[in-house]
This record gives sequence, C-alpha cells and structure tokens, in this order.
Amino acid sequence: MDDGFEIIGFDEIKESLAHDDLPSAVGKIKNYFEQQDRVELNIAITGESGSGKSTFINAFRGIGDEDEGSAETGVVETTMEPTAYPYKKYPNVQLWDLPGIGTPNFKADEYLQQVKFQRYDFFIIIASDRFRECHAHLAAEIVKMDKRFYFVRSKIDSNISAEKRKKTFNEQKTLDAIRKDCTEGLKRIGVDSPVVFLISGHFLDLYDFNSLEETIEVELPQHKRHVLMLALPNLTLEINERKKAALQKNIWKLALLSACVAAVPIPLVNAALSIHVDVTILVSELVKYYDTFSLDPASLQRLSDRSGKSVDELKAVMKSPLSKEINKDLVIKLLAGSTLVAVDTVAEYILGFFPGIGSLAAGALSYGTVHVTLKHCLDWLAQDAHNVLIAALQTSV
Ligand SMILES: Nc1nc2c(ncn2[C@@H]2O[C@H](COP(=O)(O)OP(=O)(O)OP(=O)(O)O)[C@@H](O)[C@H]2O)c(=O)[nH]1
Ligand SMILES: [Mg+2]
Repeated sequence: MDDGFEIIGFDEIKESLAHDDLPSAVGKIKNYFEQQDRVELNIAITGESGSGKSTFINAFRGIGDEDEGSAETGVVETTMEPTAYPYKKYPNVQLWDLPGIGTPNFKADEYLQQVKFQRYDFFIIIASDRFRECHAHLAAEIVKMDKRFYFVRSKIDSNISAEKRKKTFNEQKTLDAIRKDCTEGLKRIGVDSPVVFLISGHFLDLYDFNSLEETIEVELPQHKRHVLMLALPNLTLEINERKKAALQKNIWKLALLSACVAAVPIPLVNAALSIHVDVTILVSELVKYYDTFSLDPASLQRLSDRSGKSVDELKAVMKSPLSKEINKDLVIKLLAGSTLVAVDTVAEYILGFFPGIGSLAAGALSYGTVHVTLKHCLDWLAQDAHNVLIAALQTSV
C-alpha cells in the first residue's frame, strides 16, 4: 500500500472504525491532509558572490527578478545573514539565500556554523565559473555534517553564446567540458559518481533544470517530496507531469475520507453529511490543484510577464469545464454527473482495506464518486496547465 498514511498511522484509523468511532476516524484523516501540506522544507542556496544564487531563487519561485518579494540580483552582497524566501501558498517551504563563499579567509566549517547548517534539508551549491577550492571545501564539509548537496553550474547560456563565436563550436562538447571540470573537482574530494547540473537561471527549460528538480524530488523523503511538488510553480512541462502524478497519489485517500463519512450509520444525517463532506473535500482539493498548476490569477499574471503573452491569450487555451472558476455549484454538478461508477469494484476495494467492516460498503458510492470526479478534474486541469505552458513557451523562443 501507499506509504502515505504512515504519519497518522493507518492502524489508528482502523481502530477508530472498528469501534464505530467514525467522527474520530474522519478527524484523523483530515488532520493527516493538513499535516501533509504543512511539512517544513528548507533549501539552502550557496555559492560565490555573483554566481547567480538570487537569480536561481527567483526562478525556482517562479517570480521575476524585479517582482515584489524577489531576491535582489546583480547587486553587491552586503548581508552576512541567510535570508529566507518562503513560497507564498506554502510558507513552510523556504529557499534560503546564503552569504557568498570564497572570500580570502573563507573557512567552510565556520561558514556552515554561521549559517546554522542544521536548519536545512539540503544545500544547492552554485558555481558560475570553474570549480574552485572553496567549492571543494564546502562540499566536503556538508558531507561531513551528514547533509546532502547538489552541485549546480549556472550561467550556461552565457558560456554557450561566448563559445558560439568559435568556428569549431559544438554545443555538446562545450557542455561536456564544463561538466567534466566540475565532476573531476568533486571526485578529487572523494565524492563517488558526482552529478553536476548545468543550468541557466534565465532559461529554465534548457539544459539540466528538470533533471535537478527530479533528482531533488526523488531523493527527498516521501512527505517532503509531496510538499515540494505542491509549492513549486509549474515551471516546465516535466514538472507539470510530476505534479499530476503527486496529486494523483492523494486521490484515494481523499475518497476514503468521503467513504468513512458516508458509512456513518444514521441514514438521514448520513446522506446530508456525506454530500456536504464530498463537496467540501472536492472544492478545497480543486482549489489546491488550481494553485499548484499555477492557474490562479496571480500565477497567470507572472507567467504573462515572463512570456510576453497576455493573460487572456493564456486563458484562451484552457478548455476544461473547470477553466473559469471553481465553486460549490460546479462541484455539485460534477458529482451528479459521475454517479455511474463501478460500485462493486469500489466496494471490494474498500473492504480490502477494512475487512469485516460491512457497513463501509455504504461508503462505496461516495468513495467511487469522489474518486472518479477528482480523477477527471485532475486530468482536465493538468491538460489546461500543459496548454498554458506550451502557449507561454511559444513566444519566449
Ligand atoms: N546569462 C546569465 N546570467 C545570470 C544567470 N544567473 C545569474 N545571472 C546574472 O549574474 C549576475 C549576478 O546574479 P545574482 O543572482 O545577483 O548572483 P548572487 O549569487 O545572488 O550574487 P550576490 O548576492 O552578490 O552574492 C546578475 O546580473 C544576473 O542577472 C544565468 O543563468 N545566466
Ligand atoms: Mg544575491
């Protein structure tokens, strides 16, 4: 089974159900979803002064260098304190802009103490030029502190355009040479099979940005991975797909919550309560989909600023029934349209989780309805978001 219920303890829920304590089981599942979205994630961005730390932070938050709340770029570093940049909708996920490394008396161990290294889940070391001793010292020290780091080589777009002037220019060879310089540096300090991500903070869809994001995601513990996927703006088509997969994993849990409510054994209360819960679950989940696919008005505006396409042009490619607005009436209409689900299969599925609890079969319809509705909505919104990204990309090339 999915490991998603580890946090609240699947056994506890079963226990509540076995003792006919449905409200308590529902409360526990709800609590789980809230906890899941409040998981903390702290990402440290470090590197030499001018390497592109602030530019990377803004790009990873999907905001322009001059937008409100952005990290200042292109200025001379003055602060020696780490600065936190939280994601607006998930302020528990923060990118930390760390002071520059590599000053003449730089000492990696003192630096890490000074920036309170324990606070971070992992580090991203950014180098915009050759691999240097300060990178080696810092990477080695991070490993010694039992933390993980990802090595990023930034400003690849500048390297490529500079090399293009040469008659013998070959993009792949240039990229290979840059990569080799960094991997060899990391090998020298004892990192086994080092991975270096080549990126441009100005053109995220080029080079290794997607692979960096994917690697971070895969290597995070499951509960942190989920919150990263929710918080991260929908920056590329690959991220769009991974967001869809992450949200898909949650559907059965939401549907199960609805089934638990439907199984409350008082018929009248049951019907009203059950529909109310289904609608509430769906509205809040769909709003979350909207936000995480960056389809909310503020995100569309930022994408419009970045891409040069107007918000109306971006909205024009959103074709799903959810593209206008999400509210209770719309959700009730969707639920009414999806009652023809395979109830038998669903009942079997639920009884598989709670053998011996026959009353839960009553929840089967509710389970199926919520499951099917959410699945359709997720497909629709992921497709809308995909179309919006394609439309935005078409102008930026
Ligand atoms: N072409 C190109 N320029 C970049 C890239 N990343 C950053 N820059 C530019 O490099 C300069 C420095 O970038 P910042 O993001 O301010 O660097 P920083 O590491 O935050 O610098 P300090 O805060 O001073 O330590 C700015 O002019 C950026 O526009 C990139 O990927 N490609
Ligand atoms: Mg900076």
